[in-house]
This record gives sequence, structure tokens and C-alpha cells, in this order.
Amino acid sequence: MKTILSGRTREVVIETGGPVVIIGETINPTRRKKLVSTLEEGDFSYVLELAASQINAGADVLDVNVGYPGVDDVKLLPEVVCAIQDNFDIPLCLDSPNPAAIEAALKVSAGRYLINSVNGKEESLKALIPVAKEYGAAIIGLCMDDDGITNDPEKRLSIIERIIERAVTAGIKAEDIVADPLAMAVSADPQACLVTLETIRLVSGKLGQNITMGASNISFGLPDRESLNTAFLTLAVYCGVTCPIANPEKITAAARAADLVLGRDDFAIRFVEYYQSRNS
Ligand code: THG
Repeated sequence: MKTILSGRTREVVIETGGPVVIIGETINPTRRKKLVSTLEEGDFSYVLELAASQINAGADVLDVNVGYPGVDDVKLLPEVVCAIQDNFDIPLCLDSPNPAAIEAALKVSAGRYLINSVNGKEESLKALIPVAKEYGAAIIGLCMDDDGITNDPEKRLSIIERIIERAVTAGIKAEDIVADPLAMAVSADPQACLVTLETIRLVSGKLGQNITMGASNISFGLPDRESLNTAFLTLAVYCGVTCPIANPEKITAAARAADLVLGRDDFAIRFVEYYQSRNS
């Protein structure tokens, strides 16, 4: 199954069984005070700096999250989208809990972007599926619904099935729904990562969807987050994750290594290219 995104001109193909596509996570105000203070001043130079460094480190898509307390994201999200797409030819992943902000961003978008995210709640399905259809956007479908978050992988699978059914009924192609099995902190629940991995296996095996996840979520509250995120990413890719949201400056080497050992990088061409680009 292929999910095709694009920037102004450049296409990015996410393919089940294909090499890892990295969605860069760093344009996100969580613990990034400088991002909040610069955005509040209407200064986009730091956002553009974060975009450039992620692209240089191997990001294929950029997650754009401008959510902080008091923000007018219906105004700010499209402004930031314009600033990024005026400078870089890369698809964006519009990360907001506010459907109005997502729609405002899609109105100005110059490519085929991802909506991050739709979940199984009736309110979310009603608000965003028509918007995705109207603007031809792809969707991340989050495995949670009106009953909250379940730890039963079969139930998470059934939520994503329902999101797909609703979207397909509205005329969206199944391949344009990317599943998110929910990655959560292993410090809070020792089984959290296993539940996510089992959900990935089910979604991948039964539905064949492309799968994303917030890979860095699992290490909240722990030291040496990079080791944890790397270990989890590798396992998740083996189970079926194709487009993780992660910090490319820390994860690209592991993603290239996973592709190589899983037979997705003939003659180690991308692995060696990445190594050389870091060491020249
Ligand atoms: N699913 C979907 N979208 C998501 C998430 C998800 N968007 C937000 C989030 N979860 C994924 N993005 C992040 C971004 C930053 C961090 C974690 C998840 C993070 N950053 C560290 C910090 O702020 O201290 C480290 C920053 C760094 O690496 O330098 O933890 O699950 N669909």
C-alpha cells in the first residue's frame, strides 16, 4: 500500500514494506521555550532553522505543531505552514487538535499534506473527514475514541478499522489513511510498548496500512532517551511502522540501519550514503 504525499513539487512515497520515511518532530513547543517566544513575536526564523536542520538530518516530512497555551492556531498554523513551504519543498504533517486550524492550514497548503490527526471520536470524524476529502489530504488515524484509550490491541485495531470505514465511505482512499497505534510512556506502564507493538502487528497484518507513531513518546520521564527511542523504533519498524514521527537528528542512523538489516536497502547504498554525509 502506498501513501503519496508531496511538497510544492517533490513527492514522498510511504510504502508498506518499504524504507522508513521519517516525519521530523522538532517543530513542537513541548519544552521548547524558544519556539514559543519566537512565534509569539511573529519571528519565524527559529522555525525555519528547525526545518532546515531536520531536513539536513534526513527528515522526509515535517510535523508542524504550534500548540501552546493561549495560541490562536487558526491564525498561526497557516502562517507557519506558509513560511516553511516558501522555503522548503517538503510535505508537512499538520499537528493540531483544532480542526479549524487544520482546515485553515490546508487552505494555504502548496502540496499534499497529512492531517495529524483524526481519532475515532464522533466529533473528530465529523469535523475532519469532510475536510480531508475537500482538500485531498491524507489522514493519520489515531487508535482512540469516545471510550478513551484501550490497552487491548484488538480494540485499537477495531478503532482504526472504523476510522478507515468512515473515511472510505466519504470517498477517501484507504491508502490515504495512515494508522497510529498510540505510543505511550513505558515509565508509566511497563506493558505500554508491547501493546503498541502488538497493535502495529495486527494493523499491518490485517489491514496493510502504512503506520506512524510518536516514537519519542515512549521515553518520557527517563534518562538516555535516545537509546530507548532507537531500540523501540527498530522493533516497531520490524512489526510494520513505516513513517515514525521522531527527531531525525537522533534517529536517522537507526532507521537506515533497520532498513538495511530488513532487506530494504540493496547493497547498503542509502546506509553508506548517510554515513558518508555525516563523516565528510
Ligand atoms: N502521534 C501523532 N502525533 C504526535 C504524537 C503521536 N505528535 C506529537 C507527539 N506525539 C510526537 N512529537 C514529539 C515531539 C517531541 C517529543 C516527543 C514527541 C520530545 N522531545 C524531547 C523534549 O522535548 O525534551 C526531546 C527533544 C529532542 O529530542 O531534542 O519528547 O504520538 N500522530
